Amino acid sequence: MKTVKIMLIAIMAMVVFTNSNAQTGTKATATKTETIKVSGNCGMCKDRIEKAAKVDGVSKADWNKDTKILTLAYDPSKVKSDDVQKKIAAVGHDTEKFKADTKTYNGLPGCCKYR
Ligand SMILES: [Cu+2]
Repeated sequence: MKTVKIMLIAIMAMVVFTNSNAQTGTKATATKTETIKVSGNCGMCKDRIEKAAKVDGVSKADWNKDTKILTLAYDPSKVKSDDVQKKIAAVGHDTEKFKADTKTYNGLPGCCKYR
């Protein structure tokens, strides 16, 4: 009976160990790539959008002024897509989910007014 108990504990310990190991393994390597529509016009917009998007956890932010698509590569355990979109909206550019407030938008240079 005692041997069975020890074996059971050993098996349980192994399961817990393997499980936690697998979780840290996936978290360390996972990079999510997403495309998000972001409003803007020119090269200045591109710089502004990409600068705002490059927060901690974002490994790539590339905005195309012709397609208005931002390609974002990030670590989901460090940052959320919504948080990045909020940062972009905060500098004056509308995203799929978040709109820039009028005051910030009005402060953009003339060539960057997309509305
Ligand atoms: Cu612009």
